[in-house]
Amino acid sequence: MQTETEDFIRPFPALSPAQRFYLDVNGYVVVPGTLTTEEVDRLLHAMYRLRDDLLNGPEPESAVVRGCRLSHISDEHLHFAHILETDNSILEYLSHPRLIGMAEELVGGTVRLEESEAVINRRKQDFDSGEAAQYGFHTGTSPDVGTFTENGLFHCNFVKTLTNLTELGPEDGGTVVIAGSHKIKAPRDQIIACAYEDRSLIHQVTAPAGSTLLFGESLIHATGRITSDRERVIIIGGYTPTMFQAWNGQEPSEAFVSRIPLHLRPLISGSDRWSWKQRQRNLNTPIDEIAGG
Ligand SMILES: O=C(O)CCC(=O)C(=O)O
Repeated sequence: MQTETEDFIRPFPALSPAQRFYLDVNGYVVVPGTLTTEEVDRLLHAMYRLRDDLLNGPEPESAVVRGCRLSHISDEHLHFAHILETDNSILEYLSHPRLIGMAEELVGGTVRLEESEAVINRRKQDFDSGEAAQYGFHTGTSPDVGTFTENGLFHCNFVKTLTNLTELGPEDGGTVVIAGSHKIKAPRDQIIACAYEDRSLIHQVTAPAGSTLLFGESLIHATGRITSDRERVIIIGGYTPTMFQAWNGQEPSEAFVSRIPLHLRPLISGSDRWSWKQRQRNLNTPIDEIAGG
């Protein structure tokens, strides 16, 4: 049941029927234990080294280190754009067979990397525990424009895998989503107003380090609010069908593509273009055992 391109083998399907159903109903699913403790440690080390290299130079706002730049800098929040070329552990994460299998399942066919990002954030200094949280809710596509149904299941042409490298308890600012909004073709501000009126519609990720949040970008989502003393570190892969473009400024450099293993080049560079291979599961298709689920 695997998907194979040259020697790049990844699971199909990568989600169990129950995980797939949860994803369809809510627009997201959290899969714990996608990374080992060793993988999490290596990635954390790579992210802290990158942060130091970007911040310790003369002009962090315009610095580019190993192809990566900071697209947002504040005391509490750093947003890294294009982390792909910064460390081998990051490439391994972005091409992790199980995570690619999860992305392909939601896209409904083979994928290319569209963006690679990371966030390191902590509690805001002006945080007021008496105030109800307000979030920067957004989407990357919308129902129908970027979504379709096959075999009765939801698919999206712009998907994300967000993996937390630090523990996420309820106080630790995990990603928040408006559950079910991935399918609702109503104005976004009206959906957000409903969610603020009934906050049980807002789900927040809590998960052990090394867990992955999978969602399609038609789901309304945002960074959560940290109220603990703990720093949060997440790394993000964005994936699309092979004929789509990378996010602005996130096309991998030719030099980088030429030195990565051959079997990863279509995934990283999008070189398969219009040779997109569609593949859709049924709800009751069992999870591929190589997903380790
Ligand atoms: O910081 C987060 O948890 C959310 C990240 C996000 O909004 C995105 O990747 O589109």
